Amino acid sequence: MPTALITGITGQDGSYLAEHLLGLGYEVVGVTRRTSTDTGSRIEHLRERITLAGADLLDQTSLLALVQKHQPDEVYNLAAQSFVPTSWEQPVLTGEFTALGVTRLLEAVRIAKPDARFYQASSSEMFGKVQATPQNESTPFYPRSPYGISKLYGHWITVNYRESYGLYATSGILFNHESKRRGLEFVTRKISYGVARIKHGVDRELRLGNLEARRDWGFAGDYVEAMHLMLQREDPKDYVVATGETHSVRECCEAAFAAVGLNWEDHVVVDPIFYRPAEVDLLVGDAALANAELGWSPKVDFQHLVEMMVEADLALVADEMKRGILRSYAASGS
Ligand code: NAP
Ligand code: G4F
Repeated sequence: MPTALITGITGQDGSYLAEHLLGLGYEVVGVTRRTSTDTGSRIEHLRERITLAGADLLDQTSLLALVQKHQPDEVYNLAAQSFVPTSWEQPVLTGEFTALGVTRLLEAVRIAKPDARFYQASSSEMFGKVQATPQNESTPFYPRSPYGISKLYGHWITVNYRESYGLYATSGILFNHESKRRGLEFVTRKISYGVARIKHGVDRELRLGNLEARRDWGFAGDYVEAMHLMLQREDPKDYVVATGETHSVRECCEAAFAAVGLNWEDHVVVDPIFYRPAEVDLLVGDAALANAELGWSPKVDFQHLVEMMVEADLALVADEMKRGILRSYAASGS
């Protein structure tokens, strides 16, 4: 039974990847960092089937000990400070997690398990102010946030360890992918949760930032399959993973409110507090290489994705109301 080590297992992608790998017969070791509150709600249903191990991307010794102890066949580095607006508020910390954290983990692999296969969670945010449309593996990068710049460092250090040390290290350049497990601060989930609250009569309005930004949104469950496929090739290579469709935040609002029979224009309020210092206006990926060489293609389209998320949040808000535990939105900026 191969062993997969996943950093960021408590996050959206970590939970879907763990489910996928367990289904394929892997032994899954999930990395968690010490927190004073429980962050394990996304993997609650998997707790009996996975091994949890403590380590932190900020701490080299913990990563080395982790790899030494578990001797993984595959390492998926999904952990990061992943929310773009926070990267302007905490640029140094974002660089420590999202950039240097990759080097720390690569060092641990190089020293303790050099034949492990390594996946780095790179991002379409690296394309930023896009230099060509659609974006593929050859499109030049132009990141627009401390997050995007940190991811670019993580991307190139992965390429560099492949070329310097012959590690099997790959980088998946993934476009936005969403689900009912997406953090509430990201726009699609903020919309689906907001729609559910409005439909249930909890709120009357939903405050958002730039409605004209366009993203290539796919389903997280589809994207973790691509991560695994990338590590099954004979030679390591980097791939773009995307749907090839782009939609604006406005279109996402239209679809989500329409799913519950409401008109988005009656509820959405544009609030400049959510504008970013520098915006990524348009992302749309070309995943032809992943399709040709990995046999990967997305199964869930935009409309279905939005409907799935709204349906899940309608049930969630109903349950929160019943139990008297309605959440409030996260701090300003989200
Ligand atoms: P997410 O839900 O924000 O999860 C991030 C994970 O990283 C959490 O498990 C978090 O643990 C962990 N983490 C953060 N700092 C850490 C540290 N110092 N040490 C150990 N673990 C730490 O992110 P996601 O959406 O699943 O994304 C997974 C990865 O793909 C991220 O690297 C993200 O940047 C990248 N990515 C995401 C997308 C997307 O659209 N979702 C697209 C491209 C790339 P806690 O639970 O303890 O906070
Ligand atoms: O949902 P978002 O916060 O995601 P963003 O910035 O595209 O980043 C996500 O995808 C990246 C892949 O490209 C990942 F690497 C990254 O970790 C993360 O998962 O924002 C999407 C768009 C932005 O243009 C933003 O300005 O939505 C716009 N937006 C408009 N109003 C808003 C809001 N975003 C948020 N979070 N909140 C708003 O109220």
